[in-house]
Amino acid sequence: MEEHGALADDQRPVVAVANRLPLQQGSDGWELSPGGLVTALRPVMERRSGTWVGWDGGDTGIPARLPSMSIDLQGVTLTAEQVNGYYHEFANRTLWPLLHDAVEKPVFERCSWQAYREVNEAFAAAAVEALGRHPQALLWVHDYHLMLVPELVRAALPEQRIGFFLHVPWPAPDLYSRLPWRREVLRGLLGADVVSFHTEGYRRNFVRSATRALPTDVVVRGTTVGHEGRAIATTAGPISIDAAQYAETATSPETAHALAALEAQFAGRTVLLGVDRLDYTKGIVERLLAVELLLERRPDLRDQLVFIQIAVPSRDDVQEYRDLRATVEQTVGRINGRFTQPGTDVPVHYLYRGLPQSQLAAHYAAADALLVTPLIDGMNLVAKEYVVVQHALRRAGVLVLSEFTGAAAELREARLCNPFDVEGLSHLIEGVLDEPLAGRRRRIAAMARRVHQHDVHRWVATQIADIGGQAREPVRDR
Ligand code: GDG
Repeated sequence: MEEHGALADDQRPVVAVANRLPLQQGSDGWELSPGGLVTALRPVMERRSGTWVGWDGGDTGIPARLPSMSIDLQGVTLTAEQVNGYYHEFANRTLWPLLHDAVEKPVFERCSWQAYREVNEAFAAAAVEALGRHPQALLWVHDYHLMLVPELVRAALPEQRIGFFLHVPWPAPDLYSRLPWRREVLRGLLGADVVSFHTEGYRRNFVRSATRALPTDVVVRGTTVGHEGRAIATTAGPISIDAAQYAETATSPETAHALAALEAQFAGRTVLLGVDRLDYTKGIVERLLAVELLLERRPDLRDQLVFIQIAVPSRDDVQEYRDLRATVEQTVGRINGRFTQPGTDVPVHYLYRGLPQSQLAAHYAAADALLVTPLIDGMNLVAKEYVVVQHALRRAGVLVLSEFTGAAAELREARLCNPFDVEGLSHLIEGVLDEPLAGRRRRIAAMARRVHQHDVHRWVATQIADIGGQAREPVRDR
């Protein structure tokens, strides 16, 4: 029986803390931004009530609530200097590359670490304030921008239930050890009750990193880490998409309209597709080089194949991203210069922008193959979206998926590839185009079924249940 008016676990409010508030300026004022996390959390937070804490993006006049959404919003205001140090520098130039296996060299600077700490303190203070308005709430902290928040909130509210989810990979301990502040970050995360990752591999790397960096402060029993007299659960909880909503978009009249236009435009050609934020982790250059090699080897394909790359602008305040954009655009230009046949369309269509969801879905539907070739990627939702759309429209596309994505652990029927082997990738792309349709359809169906079963609503429910879970047996420190 509940005591002292305690709420049942499935009624406890949720306070979510993420880098950005889930809203944007639309033509009629503030509106919900289209991010996946908002879509996922919204039903749960509206049912249980709750507050979303996030950076206000430098905007003033943020409403306490959106008329269309019954979740309270609490903005964290930062100075331009703090944003630069914590976001552009520490989050995007130190942590992002470090956590992505240093595929780009991480930058380590004391002043940006200082800003990261300061901003995490501001987020923790805002979270504590929000928790004051929601007794018995669960706190759910998201991603690498906020890894110190759990410990900071724990210091203020020792009994608070706190969960942390990391949306990106956790690297091997040797790599993680490069971070000059490795102990501080680990202690920050170990302030939570549950620390969760996309895959078992990342979870294991985290536990090994903690044992390595804090040998006298942690004790590990299975998947539980004992630290300062508390037991912290570590879990693998692969994120997903709202599969039903995606299938509905796929079958909407807007999508059908956009698809008809694409099919007319590319009639008679095999369509290859890439969809990514323009990020050096996504393997966009490797993918382009593989297409270039293929067209070099197979002149007959030059006017029979089209590769569409949708590159969503990202982090263009950071030099490495501007350099990547230049390389991608130069490579696209070179391929089209080399292989466009007189009087015919170019082989590579490059869109440097995001598209409305129905147009994106139409591209997924039109693509005979989706090339998902990250050098490393926490999960990759684009792969999941593709199989759901293809299946909803009874199509038989091929998912070419890098083995270095979290998604590869789940989408086992994909054609797995190693994007570091550009030549091998070009042969693999060539081969998949000849695969019989029946097998392709079977693979898409199997993957889509799994994504529908393990959709984002199930992910949220599992995460929240774990955060609210009974206190586990304390593990004594060594
Ligand atoms: C991070 C991790 C992890 C893309 N282009 C358009 C568009 N998108 C949407 C996709 C998808 C989302 O953006 C991208 O998600 P990803 O998972 O592929 O990649 P990241 O942005 O790097 O996300 C990643 C994720 O967090 C979740 O934990 O999977 O590993 O890096 O949903 O649909 N949406 C629209 N137009 C576009 O042109 N509307």
